[in-house]
Amino acid sequence: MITVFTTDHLLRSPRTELYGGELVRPHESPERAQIVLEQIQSQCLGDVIAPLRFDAAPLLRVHDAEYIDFLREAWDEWTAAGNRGEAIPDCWPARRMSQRRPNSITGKLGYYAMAGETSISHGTWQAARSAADVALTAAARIKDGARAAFALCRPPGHHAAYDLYGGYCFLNNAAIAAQYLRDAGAARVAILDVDFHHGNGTQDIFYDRPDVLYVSLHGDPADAFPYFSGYADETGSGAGSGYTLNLPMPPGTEFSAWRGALTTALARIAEFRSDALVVSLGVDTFAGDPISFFRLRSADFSTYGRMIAECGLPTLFALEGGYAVDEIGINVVNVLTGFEQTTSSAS
Ligand code: OKP
Ligand code: ZN
Repeated sequence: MITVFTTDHLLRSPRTELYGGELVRPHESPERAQIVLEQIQSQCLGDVIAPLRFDAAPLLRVHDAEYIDFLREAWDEWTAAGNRGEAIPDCWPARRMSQRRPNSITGKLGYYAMAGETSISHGTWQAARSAADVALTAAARIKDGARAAFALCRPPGHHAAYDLYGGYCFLNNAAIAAQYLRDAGAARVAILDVDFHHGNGTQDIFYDRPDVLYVSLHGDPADAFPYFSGYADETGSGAGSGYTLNLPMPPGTEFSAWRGALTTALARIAEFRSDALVVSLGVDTFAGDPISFFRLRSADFSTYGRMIAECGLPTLFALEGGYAVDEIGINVVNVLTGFEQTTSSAS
């Protein structure tokens, strides 16, 4: 399987994450991508290629133009206003408040943020833009007939909505790739989100559409970030009713239960008869993950990679979360090699 990767991800290197009432070294760190890349190379998964450069058009297919302008300018506006730390919001348009966009950069941060842990820093926009290029390049390979491709995206994307950032995400790489595949002629695209956290951004972008199915396995939002999205009764709206499937699970969930939910997810995807599959691949379901509460072991990632392959669909994997840095490479590559083994035995 081909991997798309660029060192531009190093431009996303904030010093701070708001966590437990402190500003800590971010969980979503540059080492994550480097360790995944090393594991791909040492296991000889396949070629690693640089992304092509895409213009803004594919971003604007799923994101608001003013939101994109905000992301591009936010760091410069923040420093020009005389702020000395990294850019974090401190006021949000909460219940019964005005939803008008302010002029103040601090006001704009609150307007566009769905969470407060994610600092905007120098280079954040450039890295996010390149991560979207990575996803688009992988999507172009799928369009051209590849069975699978791995977009080694950093920063991740699935919490980024039409006009919201947060949860370490700015541009929704998986959604941008899925929309690209639709625009390239796929009538239906399924998105399977196996990250520990609910992909509120991906759900938001496709919530009223019947052409992109969103299926997610995640920590119950009653107990887990993003807290305000991902309940089982969120099933889509209007023409999109029935095209969102959320499978929340409680603290301590083991692979025996998780794989049952994956079987349910894959049955819904099979029924949908899509032309392609995009997998939001977060490995923060791992038992050793520092911010999550599922109990998967490294070997389980190989098992579920095989299960995903049995769909028989052209499949784009886009990296999302996974914060047990020592094991992130093993766990990601186990999914991809599990998938590939099943591909080769079936063909
Ligand atoms: C991004 B991705 C837990 C705080 C969680 C943000 C988590 C973002 C996860 N106490 N803060 O889905 O892996
Ligand atoms: Zn996650």
